[in-house]
Amino acid sequence: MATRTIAATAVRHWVDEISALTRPEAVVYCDGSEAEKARIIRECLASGELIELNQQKRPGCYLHRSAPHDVARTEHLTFVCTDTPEEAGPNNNWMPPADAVARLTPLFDGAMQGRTMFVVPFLMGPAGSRFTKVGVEITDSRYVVLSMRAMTRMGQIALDHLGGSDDFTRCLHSLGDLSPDRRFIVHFPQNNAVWSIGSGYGGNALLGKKCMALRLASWFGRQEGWLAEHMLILGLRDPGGRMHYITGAFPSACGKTNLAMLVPPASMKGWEAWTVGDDIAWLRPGADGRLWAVNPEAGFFGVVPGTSRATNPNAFEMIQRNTIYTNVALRPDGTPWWEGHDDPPPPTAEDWRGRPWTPQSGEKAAHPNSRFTTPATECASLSPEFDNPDGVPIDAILFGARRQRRVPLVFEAFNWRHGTFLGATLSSETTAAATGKVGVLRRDPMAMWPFCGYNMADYFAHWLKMGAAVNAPPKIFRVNWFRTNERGRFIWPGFGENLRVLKWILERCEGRGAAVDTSIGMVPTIDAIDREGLDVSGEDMRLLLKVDPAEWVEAVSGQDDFFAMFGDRTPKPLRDEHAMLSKRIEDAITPPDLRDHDLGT
Ligand code: OXD
Ligand code: MN
Repeated sequence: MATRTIAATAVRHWVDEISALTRPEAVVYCDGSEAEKARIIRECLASGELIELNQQKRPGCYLHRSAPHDVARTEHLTFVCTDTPEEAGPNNNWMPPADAVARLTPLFDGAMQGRTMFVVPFLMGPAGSRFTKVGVEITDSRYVVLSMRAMTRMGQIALDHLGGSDDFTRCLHSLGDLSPDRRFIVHFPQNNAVWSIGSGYGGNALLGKKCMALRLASWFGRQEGWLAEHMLILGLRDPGGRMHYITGAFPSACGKTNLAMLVPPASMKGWEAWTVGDDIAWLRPGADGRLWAVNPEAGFFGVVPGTSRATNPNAFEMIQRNTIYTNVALRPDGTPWWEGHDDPPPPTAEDWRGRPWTPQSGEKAAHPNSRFTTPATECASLSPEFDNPDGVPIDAILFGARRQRRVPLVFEAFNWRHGTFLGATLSSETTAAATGKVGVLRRDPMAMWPFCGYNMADYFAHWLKMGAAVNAPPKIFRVNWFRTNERGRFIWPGFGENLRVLKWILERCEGRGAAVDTSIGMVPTIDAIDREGLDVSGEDMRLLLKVDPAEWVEAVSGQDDFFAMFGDRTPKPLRDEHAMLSKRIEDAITPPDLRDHDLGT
């Protein structure tokens, strides 16, 4: 095959080594061509890995049903293998690299017998960019090949970028027997490699994404002076024609894709929103003293339930074509359906497992973590800067999470150090994106807890260092679209209306926008966020922006326990920020003069 002769010697040596171990029936080097895609789809239809959807109504769309116990990332089976446990930190499961090799080698031994082994070269980052890294994924899953094709710049383009170099991430994946008892997702940052066996689920199996572009990339970012973040990148053009870019870190399934594809509300005339990325941002200092970002991915792997014309029109339109759906329901006319679709529940359907379903069955038709995989080029709001090798300059960084109480709609950090503290103390109510309980509060610093490939205390230190490395660091904001009232209802409408909050954020970046200092940061004044045409009363706004120091006492003591996890490694500036916050809260609850009075002094 033509590409075989072009692949770098280092790639071929590694492929030979892995095929000797896994013993596939055939080895196919992927070139990324249309003909190759058509052939692999045909093979998937024949094997049942894909079900063809109605091609008149959903051209280029297919349904994949995963094994029922393989529907989300499995963090307890995910390891970072560094020489010492301290390098991996309490945020990672750790195994000595030699033990990982000893445990996984027997699982890979003969794992591809009777299967085809695909060699998938891919780029994370735009072609020709200083940000970009090359990976090669070996996999025995055609679904993974097709998904990697949508999610990355895949094939010959990556081999051309690599040239004769051996500097690429070695990503080894096999479905194995899909048993959670023999499932491992193992990272070797010191050898630039990932081994994954026993799962076909995106975050476990599309190794360019969470494994390479976050866990390994965070490690490389620390060594090379940049940041790999679990962040969307959004471009906003104001009515005056000026472009602004923000990034935002949100834990999984907190509306990141909705925000990344935001449609300005009709009442905000002249505003435009452009999607650069919905999940991962790589940020580097630019020659101009600002932070610049690229989205290393080339597609979207989004949560389907809840996606509708009302919640995310851009995503909804985008997934009408050239999309692989995983674990959604199938209507009798061959179109997909899910909870939160604009169409009402169909009278009958096949559920995500392929079983007959009716609305009366009392079960979900689509899995709550069912997904779409779609190339970015299908997105109508895709930014013209998407492929720009220089990336885009970042004005503001958002940290957001799902919090029903205590946390205001938005507030601004006093400075980079305080912003790093806000990111480091982020916690969110859990969702279905990872296996485990839904709705419990979990710490998720910078939304990176499951994705930081090294000790998180060192990561915090790296953040502090990066702020100092740029003359004009972005301003940092905390946002929370999910605050509820006493009846448990969301107060803020969210979705497109979030642009109103972003507008205030951009005003703050330009030295405008009204705010008051509170113990936790700078909060907009009641009228600072434009409510024109919005059904949110002044009373609601007060509740949305309320900072009740008494409610923060518990949070602050929890932060102390959290930092204690890292022992001496927690950077002193963050401990200082914590002490300052405690003091401000204490003073707000009982002003020092009152305290003196109480003591009768
Ligand atoms: C994702 C996740 O799939 O964060 O993006 O889980
Ligand atoms: Mn994510």
